[in-house]
Amino acid sequence: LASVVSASQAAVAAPPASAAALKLTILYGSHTGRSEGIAQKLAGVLEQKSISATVAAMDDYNPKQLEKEENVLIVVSTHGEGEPPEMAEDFHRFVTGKRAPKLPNLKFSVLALGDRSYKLFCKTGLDIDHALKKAGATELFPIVTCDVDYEDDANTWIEAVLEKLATSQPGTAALAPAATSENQAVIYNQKNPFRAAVIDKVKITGRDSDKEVYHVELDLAGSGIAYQPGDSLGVLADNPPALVDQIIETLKLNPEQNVAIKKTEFPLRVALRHQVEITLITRDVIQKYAEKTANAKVAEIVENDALLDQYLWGHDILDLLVEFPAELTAQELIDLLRPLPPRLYSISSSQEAVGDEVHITVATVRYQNKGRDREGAASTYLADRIEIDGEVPVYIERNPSFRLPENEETPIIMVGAGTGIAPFRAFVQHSEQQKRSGKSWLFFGERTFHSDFLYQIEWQKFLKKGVLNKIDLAFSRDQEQKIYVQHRLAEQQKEIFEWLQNGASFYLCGDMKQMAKDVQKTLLEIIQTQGGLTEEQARDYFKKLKKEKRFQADVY
Ligand code: 2AM
Repeated sequence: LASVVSASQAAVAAPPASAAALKLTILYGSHTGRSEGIAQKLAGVLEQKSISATVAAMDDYNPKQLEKEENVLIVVSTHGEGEPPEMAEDFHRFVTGKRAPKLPNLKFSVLALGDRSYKLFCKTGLDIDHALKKAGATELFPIVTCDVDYEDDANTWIEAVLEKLATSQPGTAALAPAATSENQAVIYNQKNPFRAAVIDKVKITGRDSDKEVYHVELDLAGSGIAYQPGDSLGVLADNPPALVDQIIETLKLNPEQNVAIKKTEFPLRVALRHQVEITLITRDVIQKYAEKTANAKVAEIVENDALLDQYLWGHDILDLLVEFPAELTAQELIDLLRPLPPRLYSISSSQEAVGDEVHITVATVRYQNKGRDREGAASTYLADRIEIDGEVPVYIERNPSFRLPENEETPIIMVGAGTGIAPFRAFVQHSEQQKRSGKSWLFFGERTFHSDFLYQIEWQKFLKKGVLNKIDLAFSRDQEQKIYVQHRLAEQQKEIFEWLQNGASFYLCGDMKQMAKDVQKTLLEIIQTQGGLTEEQARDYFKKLKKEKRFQADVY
């Protein structure tokens, strides 16, 4: 839904006459709510400057309107292998397509969100930037591309765009870069996290499970932090000390030697423990390593997509250093690595139910490859390196695209596999507090009933109280053949379709690569069969669900 932040609502002095005349549209498109968050922040800053902007999701915006626009600011992410996020698909196709109109009167700027670990970094943003220039539009400020640690770059872009709007529009010259209000409450974010004490940490998978999942409760008292069901918790973890030591030993470096990261000095050991990513390897690191070492074998990995894909799984920085030895100074090593990004966990509590606490559900990542034990950074940080009463640096990452329906009578269908159950615990807790009247139905999939039925007792209580109306379980390893959540959906297809026809919203959370794809495929089949539709009609039905925000996914 397009929302207009009106200048008249701003509690500031009347705008200069020409400021009111500035026509400005902010468009966002992303897979998570990140781009929307940035777009809304930008609109908020503009509002303080008495400039009203129309903010719209790309899939709510008719791109033919571009011809009538004067200033357009675009915040868009890239997804997977260079693809636009679904919400941006039509917009991207339109502006990059053959029939795109000329836009000589348009001024624009693009903020592209991406992940450098993928080959086609920020491709969607770059495509749109290129297409608009080709259409004759003028850039207000050159495109800014951001990696996973996007906050600084996004803020730089916001400030630059504000300044440009001021100078390109005589009469609004009073516009200055956003000043942060001093009497505002402290805002916790990636750069300035809140140190939340661990209240409780319980392993919720059984002794026989191959998995190790923890329920972690953190204390937000005194922070003023508010979150909503569907939001994520950003955790600023540290790296496994054993891996840090092995890297230092392999390169025969002095752990106490200082290295600089963005002008701040740290002893090497501290930098490797807290500042840079070492448990994963990304394409740009391999590329930089190839350049630095002039090693043809490493270069081959970067150039060959199949080899690269193979290498990106199950390898870390130490593998590179051991398999393709090179002499590096401490600073050279650090310069190869990227900042340690926060890890986002879907919040598994409702603040209305738990007050000053926030709960997360953490699957510990441990596996073996090439004869060496490997660990995920954040999950083992929470499982092994943080005790009860210890403090975890956290912040809230809003997810406006994963929200309970506004209408409290709307029925909800929730499908979660593994720790994908987390946000649904928050949804159901919230429904109980709000005395939500809409029916609810949960599908949950894990390996075994005996050891992996996460929050079993809670679901049983919710069922008994009628806060949850139905539950269907898919334990994949309790029998010969695999049973997954989508099989349960298919079994219940008549009723699922009835729920959808009655206006239900469908939520999906869990693994993106396989589960999410398979569930969506099954849902499409259900719509087609039960609705007596053609494949194309079923796709349109599904598209409409998405457009009405009645299909929402939180996948990772
Ligand atoms: P598996 O590990 O036995 O294959 C949470 O990880 C649950 O999701 C597990 O039961 C897992 O089953 C299951 N799972 C794995 N692949 C899946 C897929 N493509 N679709 C749905 N569930 C899947």
